[in-house]
Formats: sequence, C-alpha cells, structure tokens
Amino acid sequence: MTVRVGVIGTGMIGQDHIRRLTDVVTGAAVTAVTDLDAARAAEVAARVGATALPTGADLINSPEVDAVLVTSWGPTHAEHVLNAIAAGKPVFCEKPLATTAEDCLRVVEAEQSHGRRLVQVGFMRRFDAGYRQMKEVVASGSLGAPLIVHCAHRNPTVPDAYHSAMAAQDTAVHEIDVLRWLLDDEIVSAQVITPRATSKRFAHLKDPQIMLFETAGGVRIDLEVFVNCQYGYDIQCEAVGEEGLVRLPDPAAVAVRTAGRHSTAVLQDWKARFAEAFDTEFREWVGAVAAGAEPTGPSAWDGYAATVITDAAVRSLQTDGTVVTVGMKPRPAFYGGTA
Ligand code: NAD
Ligand code: ISE
Repeated sequence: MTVRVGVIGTGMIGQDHIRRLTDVVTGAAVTAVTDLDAARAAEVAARVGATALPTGADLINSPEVDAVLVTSWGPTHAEHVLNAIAAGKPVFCEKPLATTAEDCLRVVEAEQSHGRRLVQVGFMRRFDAGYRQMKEVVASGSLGAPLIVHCAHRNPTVPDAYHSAMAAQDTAVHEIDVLRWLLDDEIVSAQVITPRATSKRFAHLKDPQIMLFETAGGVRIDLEVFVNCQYGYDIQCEAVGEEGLVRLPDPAAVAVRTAGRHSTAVLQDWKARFAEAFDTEFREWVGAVAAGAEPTGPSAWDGYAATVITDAAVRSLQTDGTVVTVGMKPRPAFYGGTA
C-alpha cells in the first residue's frame, strides 16, 4: 500500500521532507500540499505531482490524503494536529507539538479520547544511529547507573529573529527530548545561566547559555547552547556512569593530511548532520502507517513534556538563573513507559 501524505507548510523543512517522502522513502507519495503562500504551494505541488489545496482543514479532510505531515510555523501546529485527530488520520508534526503546554495537553486529551495513538512528533535524534548505539549501551547496564550527561549544541550562526528564549524552545529542545529517551528518566528541574556573551551575535541575544537539568533519578545534565559559535554545527553528548562512559560519535569524515596539518571537516548545519536520522524517522513512520499500526516514535506526551521542560528553562533564564521545578502532569497509562 502507498501511504498518501498531505503536507501543511511547504517552507524549508516541508520541502526537505517532501523530497524525502518522494525520493528516499519507499511506500509513500505526497498527494496534497497547502501553504499560506499559495504560490509556493502551487510550485511545490507541480514539482511532485500533488494537488495544492487552500487550507490545512481542506487537506486533512481530502479523500486523497491518508496521513498528514505538519511543517508549518510552530504556533499553528496544535490546530492542524487536533483537526487530524478529529478526522482519525495519522499525523506527523514537526517540533514543537504546540507552543504552549495547554495546547499540548489538548492534543494529548484528544488523542486519548480517540483511543489509539495517531500523533508522532518530529524529534529526529531518537533515529540517529549514534544516539541509538548510546541508548543500547546505557540500557545494557554495562556502565552501571548513569550519573552525569555532558552535552553541547552549537550552531555556526542564527538569524536576527532568533531571540534568547529560543535557545531552549528551538535548540535545546532536541537534547531535552533525546535525553529523556536515552536515560528513560524524567527531567524535574531546569536552570539556565549565562556566561559572558560572545561579541559575534545580535545585541539582543544571550549567547552562549549553560543549561542544567536534573532528572527524577538524580542524573545531572549540563548543556552548552552556543548558536553563534562560528566554526560549524557541532553536537556533543557524553553519558558518565558508575563504571564508564559512552560518547556520541562525530559523523564519519575523511582525515586529510596536508601542509603540515591533520584535519577533518566539521559539518555546517543540522540538515546534513541529521540527514540519515530524518530518513530513518520517515521510513519508520511510513512503515507504521502502511501497516495500520500506531507510531512508535516520540508521542504527543513527549511533545507535551518537551514544552513543559523548555518553559521551565525559559523561566529560569528570565529570573537570572533560579532553579525552576518542572510542573509536569502525571503521565497517563495510555502512553506507557516512564519518560
Ligand atoms: P519556514 O518558515 O521555512 O516554513 C514554514 C511554512 O509554513 C511557510 O511556507 C509558511 O507560509 C507556512 N505556514 C505557516 N503557517 C501555516 C498554516 N497555518 N497553514 C499552511 N501553511 C502555513 O519554517 P521551517 O524552518 O520549515 O520550520 C517549520 C517547522 O519545522 C517549525 O515548527 C520548526 O521548528 C520545525 N523545524 C524542525 C527542525 C528539526 O531539526 N526537526 C529543523 C527546522 C525546523
Ligand atoms: C533548528 O530549528 C533545529 O531544529 C535544529 O535542529 C537546531 O540545531 C537549531 O538550533 C534550531 O534552530
């Protein structure tokens, strides 16, 4: 069976996922698209042989659409996801699930009322081969109990529109999701402190930031978010346990020796760094939809948890680094697991 996917939002990541669903993943076809920019939607539709529809609601209710991909702006996600649940269609939503905890809970409640999982949230790191290997090692118990996780999330630069809260909401949110999953543990507090700001930034931005998280099990996480580091897109993660440690591998790159130097290139953006993770994420999602099974990737609950934890980090940033307790609701049995 070919899964007929409708895409809401044909901007940067929407077009990349459309290419992925069209050229990389088997078993899927993009049959409908929509965008507030109708000309852009029409251009993309013509390129892939899809129909351009006026609105997200038209697309969700179209008989040509089996499953929905939401790649519009964050504040619009909840409405489209709720409409997809109402139509009983599987929906893949790029992060964030919603920009407020209240809207995330609305999705969680609607999905539970529907009675089975329909929603997957686009936290792609869970599909990265390196993080998956790290999880196997942590889960095997060979390191003993995890104690500390050291992380860094560095982007070369960000545009003017990026503001200080986005360090948590847009950037650290990936570590927040992947570390809950890696440790199978919940984050219970957040603190954000700011060292001297780099001079290579827009004046309004606090960059870098150091984020400190604590889990229910007592693991301490330190995360450097530095979004104007200049030199490249660099993701580091090292989990220290009682009997050893496990480190995220850097992407494979040839080593060059010339002119008295030995060097390897550093990637420049997240698209290249997580390209294979995105491919795997969509392969597994399409496979589940085609089989009529529930999605196995990050759930609506994970989307809610990520938003509540980033809210706590932003509150800490705005209160000069106070330690903020994460006010998360109890996890419903519907979502299984612990984190
Ligand atoms: P973008 O601005 O390039 O594209 C968004 C598109 O959605 C625009 O064309 C806009 O006109 C359209 N749009 C907005 N609201 C709409 C609506 N209600 N109905 C129809 N079209 C609508 O943005 P982007 O960089 O592609 O980001 C889109 C989403 O993807 C964001 O939520 C962002 O956080 C997420 N994202 C995720 C990752 C990741 O690493 N997983 C990376 C980048 C972006
Ligand atoms: C961007 O929105 C992403 O999601 C990237 O993965 C992240 O590295 C970047 O900092 C964000 O701005």
